[in-house]
Amino acid sequence: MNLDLFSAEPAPIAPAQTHWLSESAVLFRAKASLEAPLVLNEIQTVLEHSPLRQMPTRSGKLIAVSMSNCGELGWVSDARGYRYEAYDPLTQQPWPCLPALIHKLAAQAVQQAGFAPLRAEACLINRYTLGVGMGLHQDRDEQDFTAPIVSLSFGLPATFLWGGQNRRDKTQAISLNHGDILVWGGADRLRYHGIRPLKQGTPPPIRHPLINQARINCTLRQAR
Ligand code: MD3
Ligand code: FE
Repeated sequence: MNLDLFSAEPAPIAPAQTHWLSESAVLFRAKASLEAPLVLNEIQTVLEHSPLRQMPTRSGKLIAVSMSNCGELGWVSDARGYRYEAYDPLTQQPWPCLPALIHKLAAQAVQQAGFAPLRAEACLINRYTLGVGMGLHQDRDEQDFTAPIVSLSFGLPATFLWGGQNRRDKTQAISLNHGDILVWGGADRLRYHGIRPLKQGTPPPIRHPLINQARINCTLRQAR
């Protein structure tokens, strides 16, 4: 007799599609979409302690993206430049702890991508509203350019510009959608990249005040 013991099981959830953008950059589509409501609640709790703010730069202008941090270290910009700090300059308190689910999702993605384990010292939270983008830049404020970085995206889709080692190199436009996790390291660590000004788009299937007509991106890094 051939009893079908599993006929009452729910259909398995399709594993997130894995896209290798290059040898050392992996995009996991919608990998965090089921956990998104819980992650957004974690972010909301962080932001109750260290609110989003527009940071000034050396030139005196404000960065368009609103930012905050959690974890041991936070990325800051002010008249003295860019750096990592253990204290939030706004609250003069340590940054809130890195929430457990954000850490778990990022660490899993890094492992699945086959990189060295993530040392998630710093988690930068970026919030983009309509019309807000981030110009082409390199991430050079960390000590070790071989350590992998992970980014989690939620809310409205954004066009990510993936350039080369040189600012003038041609860029590839890649859509980053709700629940996407991007991991990169190695040779791709110093690529130029940016985010096109956010446009109205298909909203994700969940609602949360943080992603109402907006996009949230968390970037976890080893800073020291
Ligand atoms: C590929 N953030 O915070 S995350 C940043 O969506 C930043 O908020 C963007 O760039 C955002 O510095 C992009 C994805 C990302 C970040 C850094 C990279 C991809 C990268 C560095 C090299 C190559
Ligand atoms: Fe960056």
